[in-house]
Amino acid sequence: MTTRRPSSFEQLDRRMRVYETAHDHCVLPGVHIVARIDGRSFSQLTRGTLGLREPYDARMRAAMEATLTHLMVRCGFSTLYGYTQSDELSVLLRRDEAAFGRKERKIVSVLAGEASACFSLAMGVHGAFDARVCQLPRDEDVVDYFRWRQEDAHRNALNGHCYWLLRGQGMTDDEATRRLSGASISQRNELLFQHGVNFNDLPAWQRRGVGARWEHRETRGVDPRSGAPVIGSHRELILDASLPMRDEYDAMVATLVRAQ
Ligand SMILES: Nc1nc2c(ncn2[C@@H]2O[C@H](COP(=O)(O)OP(=O)(O)OP(=O)(O)O)[C@@H](O)[C@H]2O)c(=O)[nH]1
Ligand SMILES: [Mg+2]
Repeated sequence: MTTRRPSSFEQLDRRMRVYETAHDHCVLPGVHIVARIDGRSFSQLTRGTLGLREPYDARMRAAMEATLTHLMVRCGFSTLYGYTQSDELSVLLRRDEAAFGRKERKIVSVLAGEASACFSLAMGVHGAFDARVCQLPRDEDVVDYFRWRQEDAHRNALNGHCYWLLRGQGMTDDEATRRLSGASISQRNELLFQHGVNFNDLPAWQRRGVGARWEHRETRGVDPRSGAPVIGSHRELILDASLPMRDEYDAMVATLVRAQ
């Protein structure tokens, strides 16, 4: 079979571009976009490469917060709210976000690439992230999304503290995993309690995750020409390590979503 050869670069470009873009999906206008960016094989990274022997590492926390800040502030997106727990980050974009024509693959590849670069530089190890986009039609879906991730943080914290407690007692990875599989939430709480740990007394950021939202701050300056006092305002990204829970958290997210 003979293939017709394109005769110029322009022809070749036009022909090949179709293969590259034919399946480009754009998120519909008005649909909320939340991207979740998750560490690749971070069980191996944390236990193997980093050799961590505790569930919540201060350097990991700092690197994840630096990465969340980077995604929200310096990656070309109009962001509304961010959230991190364990090895994942979620970023809610403004509903009217138009960056990259709302192309899903551009959003996920930019965020995964930026997160991987930022985290690796912050931790000094090779850390890679994947990303996906959730397309949420209603405000309530955004509220439920963040409630879902926060409840996952709660389960991860309980599981992580139990797992490392058992490992600290000399169990292997397999033994600790087997011992915990099928254990109810109250049995896990009881296990910690028997060893002097009250789960509810653990730091809030471990049980609830860390949020990032924009706040307006008043600035006071002086007009250089007239010397008159000038009051202005600027936006500042605030990291919140003491997030509210349940209904209060729902209300906080709902307020952010509706205020845009
Ligand atoms: N020791 C320790 N582990 C952490 C910390 N933060 C995250 N992790 C671990 O990171 C892992 C995240 O879980 P997953 O995302 O489900 O698993 P994964 O190995 O990253 O696998 P994929 O996401 O499917 O690539 C868990 O094993 C956590 O225990 C930390 O501060 N300390
Ligand atoms: Mg992961």
